[in-house]
Order: sequence, then structure tokens, then C-alpha cells
Amino acid sequence: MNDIKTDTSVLNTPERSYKGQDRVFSGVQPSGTLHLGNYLGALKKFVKMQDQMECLFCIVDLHAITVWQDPKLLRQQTHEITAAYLASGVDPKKAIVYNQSRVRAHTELAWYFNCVARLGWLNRMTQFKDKAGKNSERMSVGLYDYPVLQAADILAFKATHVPVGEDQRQHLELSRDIAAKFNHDFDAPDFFPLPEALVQGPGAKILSLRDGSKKMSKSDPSDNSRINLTDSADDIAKKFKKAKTDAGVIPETVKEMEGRLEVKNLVGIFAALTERTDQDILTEYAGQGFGVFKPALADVAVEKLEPITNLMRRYLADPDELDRILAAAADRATEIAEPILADVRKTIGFSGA
Ligand code: AQP
Repeated sequence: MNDIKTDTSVLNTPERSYKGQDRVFSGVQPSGTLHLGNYLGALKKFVKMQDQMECLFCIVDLHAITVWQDPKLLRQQTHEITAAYLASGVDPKKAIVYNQSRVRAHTELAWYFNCVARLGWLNRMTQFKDKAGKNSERMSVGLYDYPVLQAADILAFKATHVPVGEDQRQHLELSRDIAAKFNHDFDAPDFFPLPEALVQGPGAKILSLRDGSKKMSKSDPSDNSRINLTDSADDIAKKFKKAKTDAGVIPETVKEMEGRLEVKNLVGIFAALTERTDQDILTEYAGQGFGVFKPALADVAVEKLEPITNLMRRYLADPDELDRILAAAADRATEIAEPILADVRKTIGFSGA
């Protein structure tokens, strides 16, 4: 295990301290096993960004409990996401990798933002509607309030950039609205930056393998709808084999994929995994049936994911080391957030602030 142990002391070096520079924040919920959508839409981007800006990559356990999480599993799931971050190439010497519940600033700022955000804004959030379906009356208040906590996550660090999948675009708009309203209400222009969603690039919206009208999701009841980062090579091959397509063949041009959501999705996954364009993939496979294309896609996915899965297993074999990484990074995150929260309290006008 020694070769994968990590030294987190570098996080405290002065040259990485906050001096008003650009800063990245993003998070993943420990609400189940990570899938290919999380990997391509989030983790892969994180690895690129850690060399460009100061980054905080959070395991958002406070978000996860907006729906029921078994307390016996939550710690393990948190470790799994941490292991997935590290195995994907997120380096805790470069990025601050911690779990949200260790840093009090998230919940404190979320309360202040609850008093800034408007009900009408939250009523428009489509993710709540999608997740709640017809049962909105029975959902937790936390699930409804999720995007306000998300705004607090980002702005507790005055983060300027947020790499996310397409599904989070609307929430990011809300974060900007909250930041702008806070700045306006308290006559503190520029107090909070208006954070930018970084959604571009391949893999921003990976769809379910069973239903092209839905995104790939941890909480989809069908395991065949997603490729998990922990799936074996056999599972991956079987799931792609069963993936919904149509009776056609691989077309020659991107335009010809219009209206063929599931086909576009598989071609997009191939392109994102191999860092090629959709057109490149079409040029190589044009005219081929899915009997040829799907096994080739499975091979590529196994080649990319197997090393990550193996490394994840090695990290997970040492949960104390994962906790040490999370604890050190949480201290660093608190150091960044505390002065910002102190300013927020003063700006609001609390006695004793
Ligand atoms: N299908 C996807 N395609 C591309 N990006 C995706 N992301 C999620 N699904 C896709 C991105 O992964 C990051 C972490 O997501 P999350 O764990 O916070 O939760 P989520 O977006 O709600 O993902 P799931 O899998 O659908 O979780 P459940 O089912 O638990 O709600 C985010 O950047 C997200 O955009």
C-alpha cells in the first residue's frame, strides 16, 4: 500500500493559499456506486482541472442524505467515492479532497442563503420535479432545498468555476442568482463571484443504456441502465450488449444520428473514453452493425475502467488512510471558508460577528 499513500501536508503550503485567484469547486454524492456518467461528466474533468486552478473536490454527504441513506453504508460509500476520485487521477497533493459534513461552513452558509433565495426560484428546479415525481409531498425538505446547499458549497469558498454534467446547469444558474441577490441586498457588490458552470466537452450528458430519454443515474432501479466503475469486464460487455439501440447501422455523419438518441449516446461514450470526436468514431464504424460496434465499445470501456477499478480496490483496502486524507483536506477547506464566513456574518450584521 505504501506506493499509493499520499502526503497531504502540501495542501498547507502558502503558494496554494487563497489570494483571490480562480478557484474550482465540485462534488459527487456518496449515494451509491459511481457510474460512467459521473466519470466522464465529472471525475475526468477534475483530473484535468487540478493542474490549472486551486480545486476543492468534495464528497457531498450532506446532499446524499436528502434521500434515505443507511447509516451503516454511508461511511463506506464515502470511502468509495474518495477511492474513485483518487483512482481516476485526482491527486490530494494538488486538490483538496474532503467530505462535506466535516466542514461546518456548508450548513451555516446554506441557512443564510435560505433567507436570500426565493421560493419561486426553487419551484422551478426541474431536478426536484424529476426526483420527486408524483410524491413531492412526501419528499424531505432537504431534497427541495438541495440547490441552496449547493450554492453554499460553492460560495463558501468563493469558487469561480464548477465542472459539472449537463444535469446541474440549472442549479448553477440558481447559485449565480443567489450570489447576485446577496451582493445586491447587502449592498456588497462583488462580495461573491458569480460562479461559472463548466459543462462543455464530451461526456457532459451520458444517457441510460436502457432508455435514451433518461440520464445515466446511480439511483436508476435497473443496474443494466449504467456501467458502474466497479463492474467486471464481463458485466461491462453484457451491459453494452443489452444496451438499447435500433434496427439501423452506424451512420456516416453526426447529422444522421439526429433522433437516434441511444445510438448517439453509445457513439458519444466511445468518443469521450478515447478522447476522439463523434465523427472520428463514425468514420471508423460507418455501415457496421451493433454486433460489431458494441463489443468494440466494451473493449474500450474495459481498457479505460479496469485500471481505475483495480486501484479503487487498493485504496479501499486502507480506509484509515482514506480518512486521514479526508480529515487533512477538511482542515484546509475550513481554513479557506472560515474568513469568508466571518465576512458574511459581519455583512449580514450579526452582533458579535
Ligand atoms: N449521466 C450523467 N452524465 C454526465 N454527468 C453526470 N453526472 C451525473 N450523472 C451524469 C455528473 O456527476 C457529478 C456527480 O453527480 P452526483 O453524484 O452529485 O449526483 P447526480 O447528478 O444526481 O448523479 P446521479 O448518478 O443521478 O445520482 P443520484 O441517482 O443519486 O441522484 C455531477 O457533476 C453530475 O453533473
